[in-house]
Amino acid sequence: MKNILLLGDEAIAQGAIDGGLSGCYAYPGTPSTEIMEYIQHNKLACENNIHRVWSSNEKTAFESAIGMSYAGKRCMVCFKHVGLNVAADAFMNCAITGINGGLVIVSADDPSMHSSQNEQDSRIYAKFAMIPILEPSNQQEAYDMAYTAFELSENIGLPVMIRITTRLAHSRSNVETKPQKPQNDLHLPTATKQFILLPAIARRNYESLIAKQTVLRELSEKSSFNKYIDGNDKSLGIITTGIACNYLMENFIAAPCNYPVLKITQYPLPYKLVEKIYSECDKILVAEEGYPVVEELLKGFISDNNKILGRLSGAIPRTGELSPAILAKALNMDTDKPCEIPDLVASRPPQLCQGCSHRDVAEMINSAVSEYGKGRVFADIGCYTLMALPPFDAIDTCVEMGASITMAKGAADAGLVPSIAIIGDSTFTHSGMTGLLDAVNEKSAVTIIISDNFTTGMTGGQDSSGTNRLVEICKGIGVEHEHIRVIIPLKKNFDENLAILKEEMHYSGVSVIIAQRECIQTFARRVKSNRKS
Ligand SMILES: Cc1ncc(C[n+]2csc(CCOP(=O)(O)OP(=O)(O)O)c2C)c(N)n1
Ligand code: SF4
Repeated sequence: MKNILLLGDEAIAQGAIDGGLSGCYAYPGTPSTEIMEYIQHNKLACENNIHRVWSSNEKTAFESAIGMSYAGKRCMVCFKHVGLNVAADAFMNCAITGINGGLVIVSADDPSMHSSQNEQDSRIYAKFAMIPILEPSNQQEAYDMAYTAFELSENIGLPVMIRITTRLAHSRSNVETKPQKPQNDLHLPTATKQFILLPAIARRNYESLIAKQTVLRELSEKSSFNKYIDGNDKSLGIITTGIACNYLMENFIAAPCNYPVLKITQYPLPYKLVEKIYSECDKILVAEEGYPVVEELLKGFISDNNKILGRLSGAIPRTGELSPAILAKALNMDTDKPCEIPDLVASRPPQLCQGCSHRDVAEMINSAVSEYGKGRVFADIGCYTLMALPPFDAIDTCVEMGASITMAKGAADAGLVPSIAIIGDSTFTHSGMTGLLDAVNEKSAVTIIISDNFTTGMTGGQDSSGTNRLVEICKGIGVEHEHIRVIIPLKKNFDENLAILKEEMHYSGVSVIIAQRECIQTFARRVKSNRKS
């Protein structure tokens, strides 16, 4: 056993490695990225040949994990919360197939939307799929849960979700590790038809999933992760979930908490424990990070709804991240005045790096659309989304990964011609390629710019699936060869690049302009590491 200082993400990675992991599948996304990055650099993971290559998107990651589980090995699939939307088909149906080797899903939520377009709560997905959730309250629990989750998954025959949020993912604490378990041997499922979801088999599997719900509830009641901590003052009982327990306890360092506390970190809800605190206390405060999931569930089965305080009652703000101070306020406790934030670290709007190739692309777009008027540039998610801000103000939409090409196509279908899409290389291979096929099939009048910096810049520079193959991919999808144009977005090429863009905007079919120049951050890192070696 060792003591290591780990981020919450790293604790999950280490717990999984020690718990017998054979493969990690993931697509980068804050705040989950560091899980895969830790596994990629971990000595043991390399020596034991644990699979640790980025997938093209969350759906391909999830399906690969189902395949590894089918073959009997323990695997983990990791993404940010919105990644679960992309993987949702595989996710929901994996609850029906069940698993063979233990399968753990890590979904990292981002309350307050620090780097996301929404603050959806993954617990709702897990409840939807009727699978267990583990929601660590600190880094040690994150490690312990990842370590034991494979066995839980194998014992119940279902995938298990670990749900974390930004603060836990990105803060460090000391973690005590456990002895390493061996990987599973390759072994096929004993029920040979389990993974064939023809209706007759799916119906049987679904019945079995329903029947398992009683077992899952019993496991939650007995789980050592769920704890009832008694207190003398029964005027209030506090239910915490996940990291909210940590936030609560930060208010009780000088003096212990006198209220009974029910710490829930394994779901489905341990109803007996909930009934205990409800029957013993006059009021219940529910402190949970994310949506009022538990609060809503309680309102469904408890007779006196006025007794429950939380995000729905207004005792805690309905949106945004929790904090120790928010909980102190809900408990009518005095809190220290927050420290003034010095100007040096005051928040500033994000910007594209100086010298970034997206800057040249933004200037080219602005110049090209000036003759048509604004409102026709459909963008996507990546560093280039910062083209929305001054000084560029070059894009008009950004909804979710892959939406640029398809939205431009829809707008062109409606008559907005020319219609321009701007998409990054990683986003293109994540979910832009199928939209391009739609546009090609209908010969839509869209001009697509792939701003190809050979990396997944926004999440820190991970490999991008289509590097050096984008021209071939576009040809393969059916874009006419003469309308695939490769340019180098540099100031000195501005006039030439602008002429190419204008020419393609006049073409009433699909054009793809691939603007290729390496991200200057990955370039700088590469030069530095070449110098060292
Ligand atoms: C479904 C989903 N998965 C992951 C993310 C996190 N994410 C945002 S943009 C992006 C890719 C950015 O790479 P690229 O398209 O190449 O653009 P760059 O940042 O390099 O400019 C990722 C992984 C997300 N927002 N949504
Ligand atoms: S990290 Fe790379 S892609 Fe992102 S803004 Fe900086 S240079 Fe551009």
